[in-house]
Amino acid sequence: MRIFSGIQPTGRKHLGNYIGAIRQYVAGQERGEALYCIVDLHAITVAYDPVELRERLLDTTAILLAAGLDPQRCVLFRQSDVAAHTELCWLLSSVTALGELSRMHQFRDKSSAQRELVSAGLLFYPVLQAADVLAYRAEEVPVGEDQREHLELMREIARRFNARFGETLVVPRHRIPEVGARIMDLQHPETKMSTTGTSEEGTVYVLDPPQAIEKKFRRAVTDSGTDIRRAPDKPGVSNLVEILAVARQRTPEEIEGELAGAGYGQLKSVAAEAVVGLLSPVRERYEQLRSDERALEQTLSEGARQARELAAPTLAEVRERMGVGGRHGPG
Ligand code: AQP
Repeated sequence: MRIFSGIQPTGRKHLGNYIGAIRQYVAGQERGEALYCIVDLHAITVAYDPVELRERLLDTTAILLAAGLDPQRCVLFRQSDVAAHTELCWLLSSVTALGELSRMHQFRDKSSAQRELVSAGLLFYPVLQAADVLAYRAEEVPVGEDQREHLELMREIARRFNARFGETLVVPRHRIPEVGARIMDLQHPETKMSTTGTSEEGTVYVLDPPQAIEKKFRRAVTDSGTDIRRAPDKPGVSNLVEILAVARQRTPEEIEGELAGAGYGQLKSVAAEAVVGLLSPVRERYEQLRSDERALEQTLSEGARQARELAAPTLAEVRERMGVGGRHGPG
């Protein structure tokens, strides 16, 4: 089975990214042929600094390797190193409806947050995302809950292409974890933990030192009442229970059972301890890996070489089916 997922090079990956996505990437290496792409071309759709982008891309590469991605067992590469993504994005735009793109939640949220320019790239984001996955004929895409809508559109694009031009693309399915698919901000537990748009104190970063993690959990917003159980009117406690369950590799029900009768203070302190235990080894490995930029670049360029080879047959077939280019490939 082929697995594909992309992650933005924001550098400051948070606990939501780790639990919703990165943890699944690591597991994916055992289950199939896994490809993971650091999507710098997606990052340029909002305001950004070019010098910083390169740095953050290497930070993200080092975080992924530190979390357990192994270049011997997966293909790890930079999106802009493989031209097939942008070419396929353009080709797929012919079977993508403008109305669908403008209705996407992410586009609506992010476009209203832009101060100077709402780029056309932001609107096109899901088409490029579809191209990322469809170029490799991946069957499964591990993501967090927030990407469900984009995945549905991707499936629709693949189906529409196949209906219009003949069976060519694989219609992928998402893999959203049962627990931890939507980690919430510790200060605003009704809002998703995210790189942009939530509070610094409510966002736990993968590279936060233990004291910072402990402080953020200590100050986490809980709810009225005293019961430790998940419920729609208890977003703060529900979030802490889910985080603790993932960090301890237990079910949320087991956590609720274990902590029955304990107070919120204890829930926060055991959650902090478990998350420190989860993230500290990643931070320590990151420190070692990040300093060797040549090695990081080498890993990415070897990954890109493999990715180019895997994407080429799909691109050739898509061009052929669409009647684009010469009969015998690019002139
Ligand atoms: N809070 C979350 N809980 C679970 N999964 C999450 N993901 C993101 N937030 C949560 C998943 O992480 C993967 C990578 O997301 P990305 O490439 O979009 O990275 P990001 O820009 O750093 O993620 P954010 O925080 O979602 O960014 P903004 O602030 O831009 O909205 C995806 O699989 C995503 O589902």
